[in-house]
Amino acid sequence: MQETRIDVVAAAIVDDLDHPTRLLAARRSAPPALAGRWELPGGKVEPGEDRLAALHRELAEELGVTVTLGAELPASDGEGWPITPVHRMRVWFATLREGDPTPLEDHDELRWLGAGELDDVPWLDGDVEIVAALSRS
Ligand code: 9L3
Ligand code: MG
Repeated sequence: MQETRIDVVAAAIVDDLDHPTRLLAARRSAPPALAGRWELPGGKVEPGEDRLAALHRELAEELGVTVTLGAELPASDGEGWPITPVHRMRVWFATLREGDPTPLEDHDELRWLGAGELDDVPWLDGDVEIVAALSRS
């Protein structure tokens, strides 16, 4: 039987790639089961789509921004971060290039969190371990 694996990409948008002091967190408004929980913005890679192209597309759709990508946050295994039993997520650092981040789709609030504020929002279960890794990086 073939294993189900859905590819997801997300961005750790920070104020400065070399010396990050703030991280952009987004509160989900949909679906109902995830509404109110916070995440790194991003989403599913479409069939045949390049992962980085998917990430740029998702950030444009969800936040109305373009970004400059930095390094990938190395995942716990080579397949990405296991955010749900079926989803594997890869995460890249990013900084804003154009646009003021606005919750256009699937989110209803954005917050820039400082290093001491990362535990102040209820992250999606799958993002908790990733945010902990970000704060150590
Ligand atoms: N997900 C978890 N953490 C994230 C992102 C971007 C996504 N930082 C989960 C939520 C959904 C699935 O991955 O279960 C697909 O995400 P989306 O396409 O609904 O954003
Ligand atoms: Mg999304």
